[in-house]
Amino acid sequence: MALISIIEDFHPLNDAKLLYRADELKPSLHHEIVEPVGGFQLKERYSPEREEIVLQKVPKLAMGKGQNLCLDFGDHYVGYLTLEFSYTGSHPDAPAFLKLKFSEVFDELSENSDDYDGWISTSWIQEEYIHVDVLPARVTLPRRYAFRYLKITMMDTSPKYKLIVKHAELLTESSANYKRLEPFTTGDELKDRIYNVGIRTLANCMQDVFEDGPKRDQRLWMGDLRLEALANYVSFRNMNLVRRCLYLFGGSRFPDGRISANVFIKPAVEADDTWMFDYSLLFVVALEEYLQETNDEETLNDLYDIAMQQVEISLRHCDERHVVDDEAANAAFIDWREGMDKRGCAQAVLIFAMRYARRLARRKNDYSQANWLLEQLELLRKAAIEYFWDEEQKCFVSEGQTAMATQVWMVLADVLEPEKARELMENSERFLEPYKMATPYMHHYYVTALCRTGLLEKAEKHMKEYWGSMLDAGADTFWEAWDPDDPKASPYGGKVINSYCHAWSCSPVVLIKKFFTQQK
Ligand code: RAM
Repeated sequence: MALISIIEDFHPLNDAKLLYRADELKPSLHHEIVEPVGGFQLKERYSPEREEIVLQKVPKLAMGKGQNLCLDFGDHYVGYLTLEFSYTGSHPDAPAFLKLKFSEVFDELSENSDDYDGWISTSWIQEEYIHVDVLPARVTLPRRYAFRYLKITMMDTSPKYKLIVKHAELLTESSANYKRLEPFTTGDELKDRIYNVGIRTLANCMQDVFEDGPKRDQRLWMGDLRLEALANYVSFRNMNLVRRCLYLFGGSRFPDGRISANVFIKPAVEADDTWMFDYSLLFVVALEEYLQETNDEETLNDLYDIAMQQVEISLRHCDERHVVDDEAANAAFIDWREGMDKRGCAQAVLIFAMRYARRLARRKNDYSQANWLLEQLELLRKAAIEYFWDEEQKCFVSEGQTAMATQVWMVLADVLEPEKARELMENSERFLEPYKMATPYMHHYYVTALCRTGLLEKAEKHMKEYWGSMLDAGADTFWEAWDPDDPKASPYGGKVINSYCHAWSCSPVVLIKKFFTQQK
């Protein structure tokens, strides 16, 4: 399911005042210098087999044509790499020609990017060919990378000399301030590990904006922002960064006022020409949640109309039965699951967002709007039962499918009475196939639907199993897409392009703090 939208002559609607505010809220970035903690060589260039090297020996390792050296920085980092090179043998009579490959996870090291034939640009794969003309040399690479492992392959030297990697260091970058974190433990080892990896995932995505992933797309996406903001409220509490991102979404929109699915920041702020029905509505949700934390009236005043506009535009996508139309269903993201019908989900996300819109209206003392929203959402809720609920199967059916995502969003939208919702989720295992949840993003909503219906034990068990299985598979930060039964799965036609530090996967931070910590 390629997600590519190209609108010719797309001119976003930019609001100078909102963008000015966003600019004022730019975060300061924190840095530290880190060095490798281990080294090894892959037996062959793309083989997963490795031979350890004592780290102290690395500066003595003379590398000839075809050899490789892998440096392990010990954890996932984001930053700028500097390498120092020298040589042995005669005076170098030819440049050193190297390939550098940055990998977030070990398996990525042995993947050959030439094999990738998916729909996402291969330019996201973190690898470079560099020439070093004069030795010795100190080389700082201009790009920012996200990685734990660095593979240096000696493409060529000359018979007269061999290359030595004398030193490597990384200047890390993040707007997360670890000093703001309060010590936290649940007393349960697995939960603590999941929490800590979630924190690292969030921190490494916190840059100039809340990025979706520091490897790819390094961009502000609405669905990711909502979950990052929630995790941030219970950890780093960088409120200005959330506020900045909300202003960026509000500040550059579709010409008709729609919130774009994501926003480019450089060279200038510009909404992407991609609209996703659910993501535009999550703006309403994220704004209200931000206000719950801050009561920031200025932001409410600045962004209120834009939030209401998203609901109004979405309601135009409902037919006379109060059911969302094809365009809305097709434009809903929900999850990376090929072939899944999204109409029921889109209907539910709209109801869900309208409940938040109503809260916003009440905050604004806009009672006529709040009442109107209540009337409208009741119409949509009744339509959801009438057209999607199947009394025989006792679940929601969207175009003949009983996908988990549909049940989950209907539960989160409070379409059912609490008792009925609980019954639905008690038996939720029956919805795991065939439209399997593909991402931690959808698994997050599944866990919250279980919590919403009071099934806390089941919710916690699922969180531990799913995110725990990523830890078992070697995660230092949580991954964009993961199916423990199919570790090679990728929504993009090849794992080499997957992101292994992905914003929407940090959500156990909030799940654990909000639902799975015993209050003493
Ligand atoms: C992916 C992004 C992002 C997500 C969108 C829908 O390409 O990485 O996380 O929000 O898809």
